[in-house]
Amino acid sequence: EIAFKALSVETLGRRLGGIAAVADRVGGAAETWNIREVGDGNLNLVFIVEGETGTVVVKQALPYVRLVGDSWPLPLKRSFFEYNALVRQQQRAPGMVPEIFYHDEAQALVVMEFLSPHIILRRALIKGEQLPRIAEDLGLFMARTLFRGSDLSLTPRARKEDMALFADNVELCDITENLVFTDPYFDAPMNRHTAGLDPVVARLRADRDLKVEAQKMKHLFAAKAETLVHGDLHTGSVMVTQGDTQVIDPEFAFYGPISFDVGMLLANYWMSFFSQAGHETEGSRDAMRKYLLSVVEKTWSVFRDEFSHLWRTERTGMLYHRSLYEDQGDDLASEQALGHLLHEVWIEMLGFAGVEIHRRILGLAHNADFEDIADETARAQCEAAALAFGRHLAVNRRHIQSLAEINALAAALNGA
Ligand code: SR1
Ligand code: MG
Repeated sequence: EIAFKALSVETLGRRLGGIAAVADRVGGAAETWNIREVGDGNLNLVFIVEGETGTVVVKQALPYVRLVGDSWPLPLKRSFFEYNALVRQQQRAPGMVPEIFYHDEAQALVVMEFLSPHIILRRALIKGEQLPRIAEDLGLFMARTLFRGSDLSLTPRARKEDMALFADNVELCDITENLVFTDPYFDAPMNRHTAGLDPVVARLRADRDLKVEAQKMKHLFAAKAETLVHGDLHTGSVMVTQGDTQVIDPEFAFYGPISFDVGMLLANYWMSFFSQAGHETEGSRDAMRKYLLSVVEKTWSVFRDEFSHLWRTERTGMLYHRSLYEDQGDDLASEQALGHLLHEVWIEMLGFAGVEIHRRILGLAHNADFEDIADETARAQCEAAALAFGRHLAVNRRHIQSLAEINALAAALNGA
């Protein structure tokens, strides 16, 4: 086994040219390949490799956090988890993740399908583009992957083996545990926030109820090993065209709560909603705001309906076994159990959404929705509304009855 070495535009052709799974797809001599490094994420190197007959993406982990530099080491094994998560997501939600052509564990790289003309969903939403498929596609993706990775579907052995496999993704979980649930709520060294938010931030950090709820969410994240979650399902982890939706980047995958992916995704739609005011220079974003709130509602209803469908038709795991319910002609008992489970997911996902919004404004890893607003006063206004909204979700989640109710609050805060 050759020791890990980071790829570069200069060395990639030489290093991957001899691998049939890659060379056959790209075509032509490796020296003629057109290679570009395009990674703009927080962690990894990403190359686009174009040859005579095809184009592939090569993603390679670095032994440190790219966003911060080599002062923050991060194990290469995240590439192994990403590969294994992609394989499972492909089985559980076919056609929703890029095809994998090659994985080298020691070199921490995955060679995969080049998605074109897809762009990152976050970028599309910042531009004001409405994507007609995302609510349906991502609602289905979440229901299928989250249901089929759990004890509702897998055999006890398969589920436990998978949980053991992903249990070693400790360092990436640790990033989430600190950056999402803890750092935003105190003056942590890597935090930053927009000038002008100081009084709002001070209030949040003194908010006892909020800090208790944030730690309850952390407790759930760490302890509720229900299913294989994507683990970082924000709008930067989705690539889109008007007709297609693909989920990428599951390197944070581990066994966690069903509600985590759902909450993170909805939070990112709500943040897009609150950021629209800062992108209004070329015309009103009213239609975009309406669209985003409708995406939130539809994503949840598609998720809930598909999850319920799988519950009724594919419940082959050990939990809520049919022998207790349907096989005795008691379909109502099974529906009651489903209702309870979905209610729990609902309450939890609201909490996860609340803290995700906070950490993107107060913590280390901000998102472009707000960051691209050049006018700091306008940005602070958008962020302050989103922070208040996130606080409501986290603290009052048990009393929220519907998305219509929350979306009405979002609209009111946005106009405030
Ligand atoms: C140091 S990593 C910061 C963030 O980037 C990833 O995409 C995750 O969201 C993580 O929290
Ligand atoms: Mg990522």
